[in-house]
Amino acid sequence: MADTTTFTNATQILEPFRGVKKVTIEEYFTSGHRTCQGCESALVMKLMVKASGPRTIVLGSTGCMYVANTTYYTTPWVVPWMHTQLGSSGSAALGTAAGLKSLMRKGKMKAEPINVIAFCGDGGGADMGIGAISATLTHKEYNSLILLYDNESYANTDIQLSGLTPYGANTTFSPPGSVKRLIHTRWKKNMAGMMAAGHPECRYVGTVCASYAVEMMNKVRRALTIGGPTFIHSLDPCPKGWDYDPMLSHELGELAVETGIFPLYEVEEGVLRYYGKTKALVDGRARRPVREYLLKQGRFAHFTEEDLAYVQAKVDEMWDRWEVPGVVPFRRVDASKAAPKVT
Ligand SMILES: Cc1ncc(C[n+]2csc(CCOP(=O)(O)OP(=O)(O)O)c2C)c(N)n1
Ligand code: SF4
Ligand SMILES: [Mg+2]
Repeated sequence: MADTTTFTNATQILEPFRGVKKVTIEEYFTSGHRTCQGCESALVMKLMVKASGPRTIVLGSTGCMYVANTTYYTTPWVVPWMHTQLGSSGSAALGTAAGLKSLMRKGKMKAEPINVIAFCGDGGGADMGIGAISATLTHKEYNSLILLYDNESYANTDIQLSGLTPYGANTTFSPPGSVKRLIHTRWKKNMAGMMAAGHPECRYVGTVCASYAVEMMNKVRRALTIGGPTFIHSLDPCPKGWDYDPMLSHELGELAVETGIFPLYEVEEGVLRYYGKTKALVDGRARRPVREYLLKQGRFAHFTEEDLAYVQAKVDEMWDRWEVPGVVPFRRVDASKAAPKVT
């Protein structure tokens, strides 16, 4: 029987991979899935478990990464994996982390650090399951990572728009027409910023893009090492939903970052750090024009110059007028106090 008075909720210490040659060769998400050619979300799954290692339980809500990854009698998952309901990644993460802790504390299973990762799509996470994720991020006594893979639509059910679909995009719910060119005119939710700003007990929030694979894996390793409730938002180009040649997936991820549309940052114990290409933008490098990113995708093929200018102005506002550029959208009345210095 374990000594319950001294039981601690330890985490695995996962040191960052110092360069691509130091990345471990073992795979825990292998062949056996049937995602589209060029699917970045599948790459995110592969990198996520490569980063976490074998002592990991993965829970996944309904969506492409459930359906295409678990065709009857086949699966690419080498680690234990469980499907959970579309809006339940938060509940699954918390329940599993609490269950493991309780069993270990009672001596019913060996006390060892086991990573608990729950993933969800943008539909399942940023729309339907946002309440359960929010609740989980308030429970500081349980170690779990929620990874939101954002392909910017309800992709599995044929590309319906979600709260993370970008302004003006053509989806099956927002097809451009001759009477109305833009059906979807709401701006994308600021999911990572919202999670970081609204959850003081959440120990780590990060944004990642698989185009920067080593950095992405190291953010997963950092979140799991820190423990407590943690959250990562990954932007994943999706050839089917975004309507582009699959060979452009990697480049589109880079363009999302270099245009400033998707900033890369982490907030650890309340301290913000920009990293990668985003750090260079914060330090003064010019952002690439958003048109370079948008016009490579068929979902924006109906955009006029006016639409491109609108998106550019909104992205410029994120960087030039937000209290914390690209992260926190408030503005103080006294503009001289804006944008505190960050590393
Ligand atoms: C409660 C509920 N409503 C609707 C569905 C149908 N459904 C299955 S997958 C899916 C899309 C989920 O979108 P997202 O979370 O963004 O994941 P993606 O498919 O894009 O990977 C929907 C609507 C469902 N499974 N459960
Ligand atoms: S629709 Fe998009 S997210 Fe789904 S499997 Fe295809 S590329 Fe991946
Ligand atoms: Mg989606």
